[in-house]
Amino acid sequence: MEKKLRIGITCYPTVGGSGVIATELGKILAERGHEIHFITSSMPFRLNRMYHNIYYHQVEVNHYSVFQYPPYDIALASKMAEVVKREKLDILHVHYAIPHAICAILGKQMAGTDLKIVTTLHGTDITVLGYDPSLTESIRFGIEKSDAVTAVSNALIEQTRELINPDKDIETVYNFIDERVFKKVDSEHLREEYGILPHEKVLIHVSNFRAVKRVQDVVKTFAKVIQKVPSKLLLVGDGPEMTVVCRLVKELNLEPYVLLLGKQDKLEELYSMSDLMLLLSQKESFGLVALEAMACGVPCIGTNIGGIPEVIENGKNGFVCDLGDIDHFYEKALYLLQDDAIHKQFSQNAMEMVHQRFRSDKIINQYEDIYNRLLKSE
Ligand code: GMT
Repeated sequence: MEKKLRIGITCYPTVGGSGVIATELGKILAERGHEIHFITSSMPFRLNRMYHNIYYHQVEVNHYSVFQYPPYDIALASKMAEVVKREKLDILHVHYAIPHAICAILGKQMAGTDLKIVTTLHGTDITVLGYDPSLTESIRFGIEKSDAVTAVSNALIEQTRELINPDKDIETVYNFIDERVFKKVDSEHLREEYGILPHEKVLIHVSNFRAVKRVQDVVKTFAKVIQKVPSKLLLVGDGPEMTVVCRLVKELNLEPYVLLLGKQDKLEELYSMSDLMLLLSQKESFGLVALEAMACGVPCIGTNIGGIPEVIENGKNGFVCDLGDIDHFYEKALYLLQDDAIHKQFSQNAMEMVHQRFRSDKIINQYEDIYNRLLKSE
């Protein structure tokens, strides 16, 4: 039997796929008997129950007037060093190359221990920051000095090679879902409460409403779908594009048919009352929301971008189309919404695919293997 480990986890703990994955990883590792130490700026939002072996160490940044910018990265590295030393951590698993991998490297040096650093790339650190030449060297440093580096899709590894070209092996460890939560549940009552009529179909989009999520394309696609199929669109989440999205909804006279739900917790209930998920992003290294929706039996239409085609199997559990191709999104949406037998098959395929490829135990085993491999190689 492998030894139980002491693992530190750092992520951006607020709403976002990387924070979700880091938190869920910590929870499941704790259930497997490891001791988990979250070192983050606030409590991870999905850490929603007590675990005797999960600890939370808050990074506090003092706002001294002499500093133009509060020194978050230094505060994080110092906190990491303190926790690593006091709690005798074996592993520090950080999510994002910058700043977190760099803080981990610094924290390890300060602590003077030989703990191992695992860095997981989620996309934003590479696909956004990687284009900023002033940060390229820092990202490369963070990757190369980590003991192991993972990325959430093959596409993200390719992009990292193109943009950063680090001298480091990077392995794909896909994202996962907690199948005890993300499964088809009975949420018929919600349909009624939201005023969705029995014959109406439900389309759903979940994101942080950043421009790269192309929520306007979701609305434009829905505007065509509703001409043929009585339906409602659930827009879940909030973010910088909300104002323009609302304006578009109004301009297209869709207000009675679009439900703006804001940020929501019990996503499995919303997915379970939905017939189709739209994820039409311009950048997406994985697309965790598509995986969550599919686990609840919802076929997805996505763009042929980043890691999305590794999650949505074209023609089996959904479709991938070119970015901005509203006619194609519409055509595929009709195909799935107008034939119950086809929809049922896609929905079944979606749940099976999640179970085969993205089950939590399978993915967590991969992370545990990496930790054990690093510790054995000492
Ligand atoms: O998509 C976002 O804006 C949030 C971002 C994050 O850093 O949390 O998500 C990234 O990581 C997720 C978890 O691995 C992936 O599912 C998302 O595809 C990825 N987002 C992008 O690549 C834009």
